[in-house]
Amino acid sequence: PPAEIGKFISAKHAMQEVRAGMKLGLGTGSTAAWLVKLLAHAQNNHGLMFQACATSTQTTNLATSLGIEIQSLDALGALDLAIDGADEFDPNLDLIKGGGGALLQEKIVESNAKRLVIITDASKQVDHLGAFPLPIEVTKFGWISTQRQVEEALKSLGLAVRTTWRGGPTQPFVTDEGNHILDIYAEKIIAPRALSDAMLNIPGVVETGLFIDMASTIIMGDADGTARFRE
Ligand code: DER
Repeated sequence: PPAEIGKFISAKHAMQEVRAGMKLGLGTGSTAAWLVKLLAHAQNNHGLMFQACATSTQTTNLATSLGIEIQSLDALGALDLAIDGADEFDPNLDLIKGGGGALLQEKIVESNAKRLVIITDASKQVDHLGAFPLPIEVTKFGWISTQRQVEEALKSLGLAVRTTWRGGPTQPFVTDEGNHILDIYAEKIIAPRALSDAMLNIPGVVETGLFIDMASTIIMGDADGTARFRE
């Protein structure tokens, strides 16, 4: 399908930024999976040397299965480049991420990278973030109370909107860090920074899927093989 080809094409263009000897952060999701496969090919068939850490066990498992050695972020220290997908991006290059449930580890890894390249297809481009539900990571302890506080905080921002537990309230999804994901159906987010800050003020909220001022470049791959870049 065209979107899948677009994802592959964006990953292929992102490979241009990878230099021998780099310390890389590998993202999570179906677009990032294409990058992992291309990296493995470059390593295994063309001798490309690099060091890599991952943003999820899912990516660690894929990379390891393809012969890429995954080290911890702490073993690598500051990263030269992180490459990851996104669920949405707006004209300010602000992102919604977390569709794959790895937003906390993604944000930790990517905040340690000199450059963050986001690989997408055109379907991720929006004027305003929010059509995709905003994931936030919530500790298990007091999670229901935290959901109530989240909804009260949203109301005070004029967002009397629905929130749902990823995986449902009876068997909620558990992240690599042992937390839960609460999806916020904000529809349209006018002030991403204010919303993210309001969420982070709630003790049980660990992190949000709003990646503000983090992306260096966004690559949109097209099924015709071309790519567009937003700096
Ligand atoms: O969960 C995540 O943050 C993923 O990177 C997501 O934002 C993009 O996933 P996709 O490449 O499968 O669309």
